[in-house]
Amino acid sequence: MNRLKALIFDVDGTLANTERDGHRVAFNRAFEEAKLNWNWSVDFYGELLTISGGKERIKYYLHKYQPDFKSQEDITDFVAYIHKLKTKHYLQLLRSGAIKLRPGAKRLIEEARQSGIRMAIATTTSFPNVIALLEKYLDLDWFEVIAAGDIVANKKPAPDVYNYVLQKMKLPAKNFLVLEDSDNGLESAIAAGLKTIITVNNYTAKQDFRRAALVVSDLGEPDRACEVLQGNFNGDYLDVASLRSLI
Ligand code: XBP
Ligand code: MG
Repeated sequence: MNRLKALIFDVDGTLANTERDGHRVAFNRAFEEAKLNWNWSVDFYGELLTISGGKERIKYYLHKYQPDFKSQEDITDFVAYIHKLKTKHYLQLLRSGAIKLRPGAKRLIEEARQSGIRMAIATTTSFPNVIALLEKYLDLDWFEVIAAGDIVANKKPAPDVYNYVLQKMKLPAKNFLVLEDSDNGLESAIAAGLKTIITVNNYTAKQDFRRAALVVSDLGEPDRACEVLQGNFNGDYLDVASLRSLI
């Protein structure tokens, strides 16, 4: 009996490497537009990424690195204003084609669809960002549930976003596999009782993934083998058959 009935994909770092050259650049362009002399370097952004959520990340930065900063308006309104600018810049970057899907993402999603495997998105990023990525490279209709950003009260590593998808798809956790990239994402999925495969990236390669079912460099392609970093898999790329063997 095929236990694998559905896949849940994280977005940032999993479907596409969006953080270093996407979100980070968009934040810096928003700071410049707001005439703030803030600039998040590649390395510094790696520390800030421990905080899920762009608005939450700005608040953390203010608290820890700009404690004397005073805004005219209420700080929540100020953060929302900066984040709105940032999202505008991020969408421009995405639409320009500056951010591509990661190896194997489109191939696996198309194969899963042809195999009748149901699919969903569970991401911390804002809804417009997900829609723009899926519309540019995939097809919104392929995903039964798109759980993004503020749709849940508590962002990753809290399990809320994965529990939301489980509740909407009405399938037991044992029938799912999750594709993620970070320790926050793994913790969130595991807390929802979901088996998880990690595809690492430049920001998450050294994180603790001991509870993952498998850790690979990326999903791989038939002509471009992935590297297996943890777990029992000796293929060159992850396809539906290999996912079925992992569940
Ligand atoms: C990653 C995140 C997001 C993005 C920024 O999401 O934590 O907050 O860094 O997007 P995931 P926003 O890995 O769960 O896809 O500024 O829209 O939050
Ligand atoms: Mg991610």
